[in-house]
Amino acid sequence: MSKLDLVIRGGTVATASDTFSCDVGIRDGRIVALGDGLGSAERVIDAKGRLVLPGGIDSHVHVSQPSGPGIVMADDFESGTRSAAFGGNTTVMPFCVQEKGQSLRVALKDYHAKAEGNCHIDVSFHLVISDPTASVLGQELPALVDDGYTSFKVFMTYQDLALTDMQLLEVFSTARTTGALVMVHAENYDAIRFLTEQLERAGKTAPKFHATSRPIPVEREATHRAISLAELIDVPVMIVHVSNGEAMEQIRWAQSRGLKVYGETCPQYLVLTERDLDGLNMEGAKYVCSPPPRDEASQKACWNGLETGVFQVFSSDHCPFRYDDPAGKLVPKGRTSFRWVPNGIPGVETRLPILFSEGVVQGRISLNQFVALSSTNHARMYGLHPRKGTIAVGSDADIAIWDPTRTARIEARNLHQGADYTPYEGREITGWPVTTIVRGHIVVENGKLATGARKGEHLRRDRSPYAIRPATA
Ligand code: DUC
Ligand code: ZN
Ligand code: ZN
Repeated sequence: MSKLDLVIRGGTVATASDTFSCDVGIRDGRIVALGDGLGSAERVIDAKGRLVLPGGIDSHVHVSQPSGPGIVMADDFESGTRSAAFGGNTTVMPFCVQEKGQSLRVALKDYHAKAEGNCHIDVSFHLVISDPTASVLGQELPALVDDGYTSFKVFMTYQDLALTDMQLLEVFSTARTTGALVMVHAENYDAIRFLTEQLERAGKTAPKFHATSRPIPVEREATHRAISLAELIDVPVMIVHVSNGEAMEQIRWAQSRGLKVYGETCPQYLVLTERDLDGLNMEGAKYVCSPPPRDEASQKACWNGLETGVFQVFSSDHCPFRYDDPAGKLVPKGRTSFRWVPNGIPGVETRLPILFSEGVVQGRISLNQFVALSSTNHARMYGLHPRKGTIAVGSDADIAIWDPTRTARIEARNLHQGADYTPYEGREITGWPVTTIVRGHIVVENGKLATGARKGEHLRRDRSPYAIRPATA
């Protein structure tokens, strides 16, 4: 065998199904050998006492996304993928948002231009459909699915994004015929508007009322409705960012009936609660995201959903805004009502340390479940497997080396993101990724971004094996 480019020696390798000790041999960006005492290489990394895991795949992040008048997202592709790399990720999947009246091709051209040459890790875009016109559904989407944009997100809330039930059915129908996977943001728009107006009339405008304006039934109802509409079309759906047990039980119920309904939850629903929104002055704005964090019973339910397989993926829903910034959480209008505070929190760098520490170290999930929830299932769900999401001969050499005993406190000043705060400030973590390798390139090592970075590429994806296979594909 000719010389390897890189050998990771003596670590404990874990995949979604197995844990074993061996060296990992890498050449030309791929894993080419797994075994003991692999031969010479240009570079050897000693991984004794370390875990060698498939690089994290975060299938739900927002970067460089238009966010409303005067508001700027805290991460562009450079800072977002840098932060992701330090958090042990090798691929992230951001959303290319169609504005009303805009062609999807134009939206994609603009979004690609922002990403080009700026990514430290690989990226692959989902589409957000806000204007499902006949030409979008009949012409653009089918061609784009063939081009490798095989998943799209629809919203049941937010002005400018919310689709009517009729439109949801039309998008679902297109997903069925094209073999795409639909992701659904499930919250009832009218219910939120009604509650928001009531709260504002009563002078209840502080950030904490963001949570009051979108209580659990708002999410439960929309989740159930999305599932029922998908059943009418016979199309699989992924319910994203599930925050509580009642919504989770709708998914479990659908799965028990044999429906292809999948679920995602996020760190904020495991470790934050509604009480975090009740900070002094505007501090609560740091935790404003949708759906909002709930209570301890909801946290327990979300853990249960991860442990029992109701949720296939654990994502960050990284949607970063700076706090101390009039273009971020402290936008002047936000002081007049929670309704104007930008929705979303940063978390791409802390997703995996939180899941490892709270999940694996605390004994809630196994190391193999951790790998599945953080990487393998994302690759499978969104058409990247087996190129991504596993450690196997032939797969891309996307690897995160973890020190499972390293303890650290999460502090914004130590993170590598664009936001100036983290909602997880002060949290003690055991287990941290120390080296991140993307297609054989070392991107993060010894707490530093390696030189010659920004080698991330956009990935064209296969159709999801979880979607309906169209007759012609
Ligand atoms: N939905 C998301 O998916 N992310 C952030 C905000 C939101 O409402
Ligand atoms: Zn959403
Ligand atoms: Zn999101």
